[in-house]
Order: sequence, then structure tokens, then C-alpha cells
Amino acid sequence: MTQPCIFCEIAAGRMDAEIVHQDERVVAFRDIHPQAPTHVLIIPRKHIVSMLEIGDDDAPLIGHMHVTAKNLAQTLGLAQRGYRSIFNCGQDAGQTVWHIHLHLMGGRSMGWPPW
Ligand code: IU
Repeated sequence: MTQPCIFCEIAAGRMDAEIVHQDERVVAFRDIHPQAPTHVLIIPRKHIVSMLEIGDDDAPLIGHMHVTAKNLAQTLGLAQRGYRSIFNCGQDAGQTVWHIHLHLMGGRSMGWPPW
């Protein structure tokens, strides 16, 4: 039997997560291994394996994920100093969970490029 997708389970409320926002299209929750003082993942309720799988029909959803990141940055106190939002896509980018997620990170200065 195939394993259920962990992020689908979180979105459905069958697995615990510290949820900071949810609506009909997305769920946002705190990363269990935060890499910054604030580290939130924004996921679509729709199961999409990676950013390589998105189509034109998904453009409003992806846009909504970015607007949600901006809204959360404001409510979580990141707006003044800024934040980083990242989709890791595939092996070389370090993607480990195969359900797209937008990382929202802030609360410290970050370097560039990310290695
Ligand atoms: P990545 O871009 O696929 O590498 O990011 C996956 C993230 O999901 C990573 O930061 C994990 O700490 C995080 N995470 C989580 O917050 N809760 C979970 O149950 C699992 C992974 I599995």
C-alpha cells in the first residue's frame, strides 16, 4: 500500500501541525525543523507533487500562496525587515516532501546565494 502524503494529511486535519492560517485553497503551518525564528510552510489543499507539475490552471493558486505569504509576513511581524519565500523543486534544490510547499522564513538576516 502506498504511504499517504503527510501534507495532505495535515491539510485534511488528520495529522497535527501548528496551523497559522487556513482557507478553502491553502493551509499554512509552522515547520517542525525551523531554519529561521519564523518558518512557516504554505501548502495547497490540492496535491501537487512538485513545481514541475503545475499547469496554467494552477497560476491563481500559486499566486494565492504568495499573497498568503505576504499576509502572514505582516501578521507574524516580518513586514518591516522582510522575509524570504522559497519553493524547493526537485532533488538538487533539496525538496524532501513531495507536495508543493512555499517556505516563508524571517526573523533573521539571510545570506545569498543559498548553498
Ligand atoms: P523541502 O523544501 O521539501 O526540503 O521542505 C520540507 C520541509 O517540511 C522541511 O523544512 C521540514 O522540516 C518540513 N516538515 C514539516 O514541517 N513537517 C513534517 O511533518 C515534515 C516535514 I515530514
